[in-house]
Amino acid sequence: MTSFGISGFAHPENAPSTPVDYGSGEQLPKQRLGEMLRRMLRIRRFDERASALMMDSRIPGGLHNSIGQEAEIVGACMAMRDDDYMTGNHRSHGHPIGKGVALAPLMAELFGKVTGVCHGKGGSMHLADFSAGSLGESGIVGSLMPVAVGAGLSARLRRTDQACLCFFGDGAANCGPFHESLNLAAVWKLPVIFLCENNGYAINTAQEQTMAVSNVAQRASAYNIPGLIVDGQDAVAVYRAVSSAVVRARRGEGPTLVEAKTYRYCEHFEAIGMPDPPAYRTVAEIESWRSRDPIELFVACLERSGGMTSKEVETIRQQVEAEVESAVTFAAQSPTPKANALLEDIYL
Ligand SMILES: Cc1ncc(C[n+]2csc(CCOP(=O)(O)OP(=O)(O)O)c2C)c(N)n1
Ligand SMILES: [Mg+2]
Repeated sequence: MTSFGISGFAHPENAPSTPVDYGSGEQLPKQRLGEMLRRMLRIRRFDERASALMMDSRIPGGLHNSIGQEAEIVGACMAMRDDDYMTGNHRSHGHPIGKGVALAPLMAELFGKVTGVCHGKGGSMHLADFSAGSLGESGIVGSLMPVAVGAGLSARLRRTDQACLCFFGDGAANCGPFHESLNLAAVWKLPVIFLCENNGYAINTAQEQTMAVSNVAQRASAYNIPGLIVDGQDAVAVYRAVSSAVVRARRGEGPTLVEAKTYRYCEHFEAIGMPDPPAYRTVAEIESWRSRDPIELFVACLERSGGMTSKEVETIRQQVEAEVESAVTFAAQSPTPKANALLEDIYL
């Protein structure tokens, strides 16, 4: 089953003439809408600062940022409970922020500091914070999809109604673990929501060059599970789609594949001295997606529909700015791990 048209916003070529009402007409209370905005802004500002700090050699290594993809992350995470699980991938900061992980220990992890969520041993790409249900991020494409299935199985065996949100990219949808994970989760009807962040590219290879189907969600029919396509730039649309999948998961009816069409503004990966990639995207394409910036669309709808005033929005922006700066200060002032801590926190 593939269903279309959940989205409030359409894609640029068929943008709706009437704005989406995020105000009183929606079921979402103002506090939830404010929290959605706060988390999207956190992702944007955290990643902007992390990129700048890395280019300034204050954060070691390189990183993958989620700028442009904030709505699909936050819309999906906000549909989950705090005690639900989540797995991610190499584009690794946005998912934990969306799930509610605190910014200071997250930034400290990027700095490699002992106060980081993984005591400075994970770095940008291998973040986890079990206290917030964030089971991990990983540089190995597709590798955490079976872990999400395991989390779903664990919830089943412990007889809880927890579910697991599994983020992965369009590139991962061509890897073996995608098929194995969807198959097993479908056969055992496990409470997993597979959330494909389809930004159209795997590094600099376009989806059309590697996939015979136009939509990843079409593959759901091979596992006899629902496949939903949603506008990934519309946080509320994603929230609704994932909420429906969560209801199904908690009822014991099994997994759902949700495909969020989205876009990353920046290059796949950022590091000092990275050569420019071949021109695989046009300026016009990037600009057309930027013109539908997920945060600005959300704010415009909130203000237009009376869901929030521009002053309230500005207050949240300022609070997030201060929160990120405080996280940077915390990270910079934290100690580095001692050499003799190298073998702690590992299984031998
Ligand atoms: C198993 C494996 N194969 C290849 C790579 C190299 N690689 C890193 S990211 C990436 C592209 C992933 O694309 P996608 O899943 O669409 O995620 P996106 O980067 O677009 O968010 C590839 C091929 C890897 N890290 N792991
Ligand atoms: Mg991709």
